Amino acid sequence: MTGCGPTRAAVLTPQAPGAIAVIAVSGPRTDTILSRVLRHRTDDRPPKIAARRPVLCRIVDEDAVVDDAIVTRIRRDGIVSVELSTHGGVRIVQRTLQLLERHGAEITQAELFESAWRADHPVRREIDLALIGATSRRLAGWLLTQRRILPPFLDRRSSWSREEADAFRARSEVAIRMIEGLHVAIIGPPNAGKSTLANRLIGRDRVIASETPGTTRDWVSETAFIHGWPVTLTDTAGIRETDCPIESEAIRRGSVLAAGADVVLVVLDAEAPSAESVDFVASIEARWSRDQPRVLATNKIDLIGANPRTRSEQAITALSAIKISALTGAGIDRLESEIAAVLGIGMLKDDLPTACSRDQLNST
Ligand SMILES: Nc1nc2c(ncn2[C@@H]2O[C@H](COP(=O)(O)OP(=O)(O)OP(=O)(O)O)[C@@H](O)[C@H]2O)c(=O)[nH]1
Ligand SMILES: [Mg+2]
Repeated sequence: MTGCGPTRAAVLTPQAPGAIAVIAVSGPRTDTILSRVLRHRTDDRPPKIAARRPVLCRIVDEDAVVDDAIVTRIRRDGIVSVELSTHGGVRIVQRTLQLLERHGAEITQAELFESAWRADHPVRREIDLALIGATSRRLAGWLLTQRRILPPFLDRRSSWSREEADAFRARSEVAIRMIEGLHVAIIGPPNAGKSTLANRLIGRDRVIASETPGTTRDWVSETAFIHGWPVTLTDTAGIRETDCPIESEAIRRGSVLAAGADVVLVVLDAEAPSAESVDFVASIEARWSRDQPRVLATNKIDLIGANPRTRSEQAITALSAIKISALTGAGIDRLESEIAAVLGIGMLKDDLPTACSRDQLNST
């Protein structure tokens, strides 16, 4: 970076809570300033920031670590800048800006940077908007890559082969639905471990789980992660015949909600009598739309071991459910793979350009 004039820094992502924030630095003193505030994650030296080769760094204020950041040098329309992708916390962004300012950068509005690029690719702007709402690091990292690889790919759309166009369309449909919000609902008999499983997929104790059947009444929705991709997960009341009008209403509401989900996760109890589980699955199959994707899981496998011995266990195995233990985590990876396959999110790869909005898809 050569020339004279100020070195500027700006937050490119909107000033609202999000999974990540992107701070751009541009101007003649960029490298000098960054050599004082960045350290390589592994060898603790100022990093070498080569063009378009992201490097994982620490942002440091003397001996204190401010945050980890993915750092990339980018050239757009002859403007060279270095982008720091940090965690999205307001405090982290503020501390990083103060640090850059202390070392000589002029803090400025994102528009100053963006106005130079806007004419170049409106697609990046749309991706920045999607970044605000990104609720997982996996999605945020993927969007950041799309910011770089999607515009040149769209630019050469006239030379795509039919296969290239079809594959692009298929994975883009999945990505757009994910950004709009995919919905997974958990249903099952009382006490099967639905809430315990929900907590495991959400990553914290969000829902009350207890040995008392009928614990969950009103459904609860929360962001959960399937191999790091965000989905909205709904835990519902255990389905059973009951005289309690409140529980009946909770079951009805949960069922209505689950019927509209992208995937229904049916959780059975491996310890329950086999006839109950088989009847439960049969009643779901009979009453619910056949077109709605379902994934079947047998929970509490830690209580019976991996090999079914009794007739009851064999009957459940015959339903070809995925064996899991929400308590120990056994089988959860396979369960997530199955849900990912049904939702199509296995198609999303970091190195494959993919549309993130209907406008981008319709422009092809
Ligand atoms: N051993 C074992 N116990 C489990 C497992 N999953 C859940 N439990 C226990 O089973 C009981 C019921 O768990 P919940 O998660 O509340 O079950 P639920 O299906 O949400 O129950 P309702 O809301 O009443 O329909 C609790 O005591 C859990 O600790 C598991 O994988 N293994
Ligand atoms: Mg529950």
